Amino acid sequence: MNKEILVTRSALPEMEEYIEEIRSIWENHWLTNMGNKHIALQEKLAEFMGVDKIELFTNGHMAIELALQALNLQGEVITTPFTFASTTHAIVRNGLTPVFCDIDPADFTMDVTKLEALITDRTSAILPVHVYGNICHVEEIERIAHKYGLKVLYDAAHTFGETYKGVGVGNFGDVSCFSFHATKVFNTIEGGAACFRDPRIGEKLYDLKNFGIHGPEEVSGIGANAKMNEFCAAMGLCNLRHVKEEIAMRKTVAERYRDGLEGLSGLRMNVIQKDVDSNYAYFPVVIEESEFGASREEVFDALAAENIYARKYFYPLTNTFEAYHGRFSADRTPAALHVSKRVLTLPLYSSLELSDVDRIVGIIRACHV
Ligand code: T4K
Repeated sequence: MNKEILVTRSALPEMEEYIEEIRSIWENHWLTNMGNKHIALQEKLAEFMGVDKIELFTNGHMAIELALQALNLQGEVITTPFTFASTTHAIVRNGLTPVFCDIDPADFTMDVTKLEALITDRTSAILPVHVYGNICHVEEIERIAHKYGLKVLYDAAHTFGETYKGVGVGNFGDVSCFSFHATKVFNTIEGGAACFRDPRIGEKLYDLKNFGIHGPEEVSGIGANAKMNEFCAAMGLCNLRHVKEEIAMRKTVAERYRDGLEGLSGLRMNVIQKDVDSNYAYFPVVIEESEFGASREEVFDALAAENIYARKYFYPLTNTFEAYHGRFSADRTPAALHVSKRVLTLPLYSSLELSDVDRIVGIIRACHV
């Protein structure tokens, strides 16, 4: 049996580099609560991402959940169902109602032509997702948000290090939330961040991630605990040194897929977005059975038979989750429903051998008739 290939593989620094990085933790006995590593990573990330202000979190989900809280929202939040569970759960867990906007079939982000029709007097915010690293139609979203006085929180979990027209993606909206999970282009084992411009949002985020504690005898906010610890921050400091190389290697893998899968009728690859400096987070393909000659499930099974595990990100849509049974309908997001039933994200990570990419391409080509 061939070696197992999973959809991704965490990037790790050399073990010695990490050990060197965490040595001072043993010297200081300072393990968490905004220690030196946390502060250093925060500064280095702001510079790398080209943002003014950033707060680190235990994970991307808590960044979204607490950022929604920091924005002090009420009523309805317009979002997309074509995403990971986190996005929708964060809205619902804040006592807010998600209203699902369909996606643009071209880049899978929120279809801005359908956005305005969903705005009611209960709408307080828009929560679009830069899915797969595809950047949303930020100018149009900003125009609409401004027109109706709505807040914008981007789920930027997939877009670490990306720029749009030369601007760091964390600069769009009121807040942009990133994931630094083990499976991401840049990881801190578990981790996340929120980028923002308004210092008042920063104060609220800090309160929310640290119990609202302002001093040893002063607790003036009702916060949770969502601080990034020193070991995770240390992993981030190491991985950040290599992330440019990581992205360059992912690009080589993605281009190999592109060359190999080019011209297959019924198989659509992700768009290459104009003005976007991509991080090559995911490699989704959409398979139209009638043209391709095999279904997404058949391609998935053919790969699995060779010990290769692609994933159906993002299937099922969040508005069809069992957890939300009876509350929403995917009939209102037909483009998202169509894509979610046909999409497959292929294995993509920097250490994926090009010969393995060729093998994956070969298996997919063999399914095509
Ligand atoms: N918003 C969006 C749009 C997101 O996609 C996510 C997370 C979030 C928000 C929330 O951010 P976080 O709170 O997670 O920071 C994975 C990740 O756990 C999740 O972070 C990610 N999105 C989602 C798209 O993918 P699963 O359930 O598919 O993970 P799992 O355990 O099946 O892992 C996938 C593959 O990754 C494995 O087959 C092998 C590889 N892997 C996994 C782990 C855990 C590694 O190589 N090393 C590892 O340590 O959710």
